[in-house]
Amino acid sequence: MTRTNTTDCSSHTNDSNNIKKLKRGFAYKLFYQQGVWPQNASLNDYYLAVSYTVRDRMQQMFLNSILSLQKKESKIVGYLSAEFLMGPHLHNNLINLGLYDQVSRAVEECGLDIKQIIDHEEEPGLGNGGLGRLAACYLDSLASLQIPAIGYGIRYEFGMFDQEIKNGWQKELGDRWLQPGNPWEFKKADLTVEVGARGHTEQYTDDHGNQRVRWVPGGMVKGIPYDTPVLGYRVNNVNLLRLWSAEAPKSFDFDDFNVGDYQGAVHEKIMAETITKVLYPNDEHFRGKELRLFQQYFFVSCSMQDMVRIHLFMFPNLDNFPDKFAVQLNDTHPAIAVPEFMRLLIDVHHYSWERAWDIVTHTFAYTNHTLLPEALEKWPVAMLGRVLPRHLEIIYEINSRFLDLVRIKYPGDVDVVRRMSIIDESGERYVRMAHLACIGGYAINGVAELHTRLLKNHTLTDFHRLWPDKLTNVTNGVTPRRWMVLSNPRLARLISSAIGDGWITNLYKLRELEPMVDDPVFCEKWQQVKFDNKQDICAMFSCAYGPMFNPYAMFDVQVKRIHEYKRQHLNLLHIVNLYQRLKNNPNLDVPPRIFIFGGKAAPGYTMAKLIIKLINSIAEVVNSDPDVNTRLQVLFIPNFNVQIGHMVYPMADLSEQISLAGKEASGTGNMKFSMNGALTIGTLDGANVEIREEVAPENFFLFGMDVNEVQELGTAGYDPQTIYNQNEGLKAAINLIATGHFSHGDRELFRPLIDSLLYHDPYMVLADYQSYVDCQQKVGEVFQDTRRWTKMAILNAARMGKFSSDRSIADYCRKIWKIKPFPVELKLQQLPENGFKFP
Ligand code: RUG
Repeated sequence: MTRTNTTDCSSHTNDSNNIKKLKRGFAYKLFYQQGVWPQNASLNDYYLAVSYTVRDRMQQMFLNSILSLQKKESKIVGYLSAEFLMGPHLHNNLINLGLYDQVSRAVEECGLDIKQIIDHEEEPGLGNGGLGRLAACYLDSLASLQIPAIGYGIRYEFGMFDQEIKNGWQKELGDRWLQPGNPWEFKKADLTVEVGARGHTEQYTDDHGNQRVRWVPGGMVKGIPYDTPVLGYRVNNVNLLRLWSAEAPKSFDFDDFNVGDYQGAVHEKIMAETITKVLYPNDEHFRGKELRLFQQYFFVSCSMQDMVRIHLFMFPNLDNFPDKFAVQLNDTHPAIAVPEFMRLLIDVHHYSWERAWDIVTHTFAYTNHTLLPEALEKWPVAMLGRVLPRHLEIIYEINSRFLDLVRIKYPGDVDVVRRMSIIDESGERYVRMAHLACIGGYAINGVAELHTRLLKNHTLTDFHRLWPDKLTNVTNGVTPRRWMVLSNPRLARLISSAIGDGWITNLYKLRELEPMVDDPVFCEKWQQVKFDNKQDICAMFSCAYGPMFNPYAMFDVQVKRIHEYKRQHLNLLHIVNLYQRLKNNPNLDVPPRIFIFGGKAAPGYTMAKLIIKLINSIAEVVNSDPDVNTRLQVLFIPNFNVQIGHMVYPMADLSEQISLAGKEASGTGNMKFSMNGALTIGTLDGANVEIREEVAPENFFLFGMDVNEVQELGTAGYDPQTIYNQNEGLKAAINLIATGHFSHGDRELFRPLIDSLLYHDPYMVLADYQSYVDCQQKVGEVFQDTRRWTKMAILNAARMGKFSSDRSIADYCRKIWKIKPFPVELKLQQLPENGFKFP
């Protein structure tokens, strides 16, 4: 159902009325909310005033949507995720509301620039990368598809760190996203819940003579919800992002304070608030920190209590909870929800174990996002027992009943029991969270076809054998609203002028662009869009680096977290090789290229930080060498985040998706690039496989080993030294780095990286090197044929329908959640003019 309310009028009179109202809104907000005269306001004041004015225009839809969540017929998705990387809100809300043009005119008539105001927003970086950004895309699609949903997560006071590059090294700075004020959230203090920690459990007999267990926590903390409305695209449905913030149950211990122990008095408050203070910045690397465990439990407990409260508002008991809520566990971070819900059902609502287990196992579904063993969460039994003693008891009971089932199914097979147990007993005892999630949920999914296949055949093979129907695939997707309409307005306009704007909500319609590859006028316009996008970024960087970047060059881009498995160093070896070839032969027939990198390294990941240093060191040498710098340049864009992504994806010619096959679960950057008309150079890994299938092999630059070849090589015994010794180009590139050419003669600086490649090479960089270099040669040749390149780029974008998050969410609804759209009716309620009476 499309919204047809007054916020999106097209007539000229209505437009100018709305603009007048908007301008009045800005002035009111400045005066009453910010407490400044418009002429004295700062840019931040203006940003807040514009945002509050826009937020006002969401309220009718928001409140109507909240009411409809409480309708018995609507089923709700509870999306539990420790990360939501939402990106800036203002611009996105303007687009989804259809108010961009009006607000930008109103802002302009106030003598301001909408772009400046939009750019002023501090983005809420409450995620590390792909996983958190996926959650944000899914919230956008859930609302746009009119599926009632609540995203539950953590309101970290400090999100992802800001990255600065100092002398080529990454430096981490605290992110202060809340400092300028967050106009998008509503604090809901009356929905506060309490969460326990530590303590012990005890048995008791209730009033009816039943034996029961209760948890006596050693301490309590309050969870305060902050609600952010999540708009759908041009529909009335507004979903909810509910993020929890921790507070001490009482703000001060006056007894301690009165006896002069000020520090003791505030201690409890400080400890409580630490829980939601900071996002752990490790991507795909599990570190068993107790605070992290409690963060996970805290937000999960708050969220489950919240859903139970909503349910009991409508129904007399929790018997039919799975009919009202489908709860998705985004990775294992929220897997502690399984024993927590059991605890709530058994200890608090007095269900029997069997009945409780039936409810739980019809409620949860689990998404796995990784195959990397180091990313799989497992908590030391001792730690979990200390922090959550009742939950450990419940986990043991779940495990014992589950292993009985395994023993019946596979009599005498002790090995399968050991492998499938929730408790890893191979050394120090651990709780395997993935096993808990698999056992406690009714569905498990991987995030790309290859990933799901590998889960079935390797990582979760025992579970797949036991429950063949439980494990399915839902390939990831990204929202075309943010990643095309918002970030690439030139391209969006061109596409809409050619095929109408239906593609924004049905990305498969982009297929209608296919015949246009033979229309020279359209192709020229397409090239112009790309050129203009590239020129924008050149202009931006010319401030920092001088006018050195050439928009006619190929923009070859790798932006993502810095990780060895993603192989930024493979890209670097090719750059060094190209540099050497250009030095040796100034007439080398290759197109000019700018290699662009961006991404953060986990602060404790030394090798990833060294890779950043190497990128910058190579950039320093190459960019200042007049022999090559008109044809080869290297750029590291600091602090890659959603906002910078808005600029980067639209300007790329070439997208680097070069992880070792079998390591990247899906990837989503690969989709954003292709949608914006970049061609991919990639391995058969993650969603690359499906992208290649969709765009057709001839429109994709494939290189490297496939998963089977990787496995075979590993089994046969991989020896990177032999490859090094046999490949002159590779040897020369590695030697140039090793001999200090990029480190002012320092031979030690990059030695750990070189040694890792030569003596270990866990991600088989050297094995894929020659195939990569050959493929890059082909890329260069095709790029010089502009018509061919343009045609391939258009076909890439045209065939991206599958990778809209709308398709992914439709798959989840059909395959897993069994939920249908529930359009919100917009019943406009006028606010009472003459006051009101409290009922
Ligand atoms: O590394 C994966 C990406 O391949 C994937 O696209 C993304 C969303 O599914 O999730 C990433 N991921 C995995 N982030 N954290 C993990 C660790 O569990």
